[in-house]
Amino acid sequence: MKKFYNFPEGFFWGSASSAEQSEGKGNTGKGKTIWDHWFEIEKNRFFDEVGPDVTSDFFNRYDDDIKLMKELGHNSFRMSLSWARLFPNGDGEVNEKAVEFYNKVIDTFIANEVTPFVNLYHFDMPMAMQEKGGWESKKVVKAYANYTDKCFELFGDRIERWFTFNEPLGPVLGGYMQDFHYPNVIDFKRATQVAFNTILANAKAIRKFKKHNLKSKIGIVLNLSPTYPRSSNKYDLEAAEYCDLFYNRSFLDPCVKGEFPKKLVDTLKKYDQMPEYTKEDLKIIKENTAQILGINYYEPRRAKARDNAVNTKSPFMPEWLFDTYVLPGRKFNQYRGWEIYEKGILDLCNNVKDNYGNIEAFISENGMGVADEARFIENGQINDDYRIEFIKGHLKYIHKAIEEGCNINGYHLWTFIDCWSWMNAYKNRYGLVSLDLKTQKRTVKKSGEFYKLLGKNNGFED
Ligand code: BGP
Repeated sequence: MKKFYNFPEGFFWGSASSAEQSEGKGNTGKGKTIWDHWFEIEKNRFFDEVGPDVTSDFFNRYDDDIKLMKELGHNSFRMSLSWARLFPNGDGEVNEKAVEFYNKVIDTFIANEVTPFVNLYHFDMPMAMQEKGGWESKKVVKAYANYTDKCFELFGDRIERWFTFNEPLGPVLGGYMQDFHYPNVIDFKRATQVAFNTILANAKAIRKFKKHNLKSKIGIVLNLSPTYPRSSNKYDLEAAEYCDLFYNRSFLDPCVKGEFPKKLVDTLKKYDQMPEYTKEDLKIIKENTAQILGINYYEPRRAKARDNAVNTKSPFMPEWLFDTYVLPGRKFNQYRGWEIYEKGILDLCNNVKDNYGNIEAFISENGMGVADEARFIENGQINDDYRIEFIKGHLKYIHKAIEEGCNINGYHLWTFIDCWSWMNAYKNRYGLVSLDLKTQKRTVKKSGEFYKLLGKNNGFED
């Protein structure tokens, strides 16, 4: 029997993107980011050797793009500000041309009744700051806090929801553990320093925010994956606990509760992986926690006790304490290699409800990247039923989470128009709208039509 999934009044429907992945360079004199730099020196590591120079040219096309969002059921959208655009050297004087650009963008969102959610950092470290040590350096933390302070001053009158970071775990994993972000270091101790300093930067930005006495709220966007043990065997359970500590609670606990999990700290001490910090740092983290939470959900993590003994000569990694494993018969996005497990989103929401004070939250990213979508074109439109199924499958569990009392007030799909991805460039397409890279032509996909009705009806039937 069909059912209509009705969402609470005022639910935020929309999508998300980031500056580096959609703006293009523009003409404000944007400073280089680590992505521009890495692309310059190692093009071969980017799919089809496409870099972030042009992307979908939001810089020049924001007006039409925002109108199209409105048409396709959006009442909100998460964008990010580019630190390197506003401060080409990372600090010093703000760039007035960049301010003008973002003022126009924000005003256009508001004029179209699409509420902008603003994220302050989405993987895009200004190269000038990376040269000073990136997130390993407390000077960079300070420069970031000053940058955010300026943003609150400049745009705070119009923004209702702020986010300090998108997925701060990403640069830790990518840049210091697994070699998929610049600076391509493999060193867990440096990774923990980067993680700690990012958490401190988040808290310092929140502290600055509070000084502005704005009516809006501020929080952080985390990529969370519910962690499932293979079995109830005690070593499988312990493995899952470690996996959860390193990859979820490492950020979730300090950012929402202001404290690091004791077992995580004890483990870092045991393996001599502690970052440097001061008591004052811990105090700032304790006193400046998130007021709202963005949850990015793509895939679950499945953990089991390690099959083999650790090679203690290899660099320390959290995986010394667990193995991840593949669920036989899992639903799977073959293009991205990620398991699709819709119920995971319900488990995540319930975890936030039960263990993190039911903080006001929204699903800030969820989506499906598919390669070669042109093969699905029918009558000039990409017939992406798989994406519609993906969205519905997750929304049903979000609906259930809300029924169970979870404080979830929105859903933002990744993404609106096919965007540039960190190393995959334009390999996998996530958009509700397809992009012809050569002509910049936008064409609404079938999922875009679905989204239009979703927003209009505040829900869907299935
Ligand atoms: C998230 C990031 C996004 C986006 C998305 C899809 O982790 O916040 O920036 O890129 O994942 O991942 P990918 O582009 O790697 O396929």
